Amino acid sequence: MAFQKTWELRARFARSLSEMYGVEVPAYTTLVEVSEAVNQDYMDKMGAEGERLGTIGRVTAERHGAIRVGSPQEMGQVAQVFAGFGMYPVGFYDLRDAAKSSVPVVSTAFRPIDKEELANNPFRVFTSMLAADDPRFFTPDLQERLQNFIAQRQIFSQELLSIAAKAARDEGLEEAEADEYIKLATAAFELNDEPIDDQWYRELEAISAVASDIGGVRYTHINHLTPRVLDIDDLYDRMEARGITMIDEIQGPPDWDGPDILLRQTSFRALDEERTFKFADGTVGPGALRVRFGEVEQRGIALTPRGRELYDSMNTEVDEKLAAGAEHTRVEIARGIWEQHLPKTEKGLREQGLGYFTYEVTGSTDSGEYDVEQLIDAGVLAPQPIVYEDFLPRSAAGIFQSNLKEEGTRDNEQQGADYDIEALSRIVGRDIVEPYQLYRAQEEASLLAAAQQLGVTIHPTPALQN
Ligand code: OOG
Ligand code: NI
Repeated sequence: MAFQKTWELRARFARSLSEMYGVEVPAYTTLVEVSEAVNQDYMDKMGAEGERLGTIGRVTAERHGAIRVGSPQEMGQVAQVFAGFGMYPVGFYDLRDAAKSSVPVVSTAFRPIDKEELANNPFRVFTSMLAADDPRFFTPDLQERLQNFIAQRQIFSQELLSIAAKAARDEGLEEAEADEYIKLATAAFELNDEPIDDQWYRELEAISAVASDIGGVRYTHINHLTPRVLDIDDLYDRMEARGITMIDEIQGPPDWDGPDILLRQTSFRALDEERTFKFADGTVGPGALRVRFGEVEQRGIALTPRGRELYDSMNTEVDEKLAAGAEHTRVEIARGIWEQHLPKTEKGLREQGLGYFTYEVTGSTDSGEYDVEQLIDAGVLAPQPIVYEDFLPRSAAGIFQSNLKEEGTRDNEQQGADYDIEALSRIVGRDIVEPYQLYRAQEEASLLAAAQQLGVTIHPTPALQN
């Protein structure tokens, strides 16, 4: 029997979830088909240049999932399930503040962190935890009932947790155990048709549809599974042409005449899903829920802290222009602002220390000291952009929000429960890594290796100095 390494388990897990989700949400299958066609056409048009931000093999298989758990205990358990697949917590996102509507969650993303692991299979899961203790959303009485309700359910079985621990320890599993692990882990995220207590569900829903989705049922499920495309504008148009209504705008950076940065996303509201409810009068019957949606993403270059600051300030400028009653859409305004502030080339991003890159040795040179750009100009080094592997709180909030029917309620007079990266790390049971650390380490390692290979000293771009 063959031993299956961590990345093989992860790839199998991603495929298995994808199969299950395709049966649960048929529109997802359409989305995947259209995504594949978009990517194929993009490659035909661009040739090898089309793979600059990821090989077609990786991009075609690439997905991110989104799940939501109810308590610190469940967060710790799901972290263990993901660790067996080589997926570790990266980044802290506080959507309570990023969203105008009532979105009472804090989040991290579990994903592979090594370059090779990402290349083998980049599956990541955006994981949100209900902040049931946040008084802005839940009164003390409701908080208590909510926490009790969640404490009484068991989403991740002992069997799943121990097999995951073994997979993490041994960096893989023998085939039979691997099969069991995939089966149990997939089932933990499957939609369950146990009757939903209507009264309880609606009480939470009045506060936030996210709260009822998480705490109104005794199970969790995948909220969405997102394919990656190389041209999201093309995807958007093709989906609309098929009669699937997308949200009004693509979230994140606009389509513009310069390098793709960070992450662009869009989504469509999934159809009503029939579920079984138990009503207050004791009867059981069907009801419709609309909480899941389809999402798609396009990934660009990872930005340094300086680049991210620029991105955030450009967004603020867009907001101000919009608030001042500009006649153009957010995307049109953003395009103008991008053209004003953001370099139009990768070289510009490097020189201003705005983006992360790795470097491949493509020539040789005399020993001595050089600036990176000098060696690139001389054909000694070839730069390769590092792809952004993470998420954007504002876009995430925008996606959550645009798919909620109601804004829900919140009481901003109350002091919010404190959560930060340290607090969530303790809950997860492992240090949540800052995304910048990973990108910076990758750039530094590549420069060091190049310098050693060439026998020279290389002065890095300003990107490494911030
Ligand atoms: C997560 C929303 C965030 C993204 O891609 O930014 C997200 C959720 O809906 O649970 O998935
Ligand atoms: Ni998502």
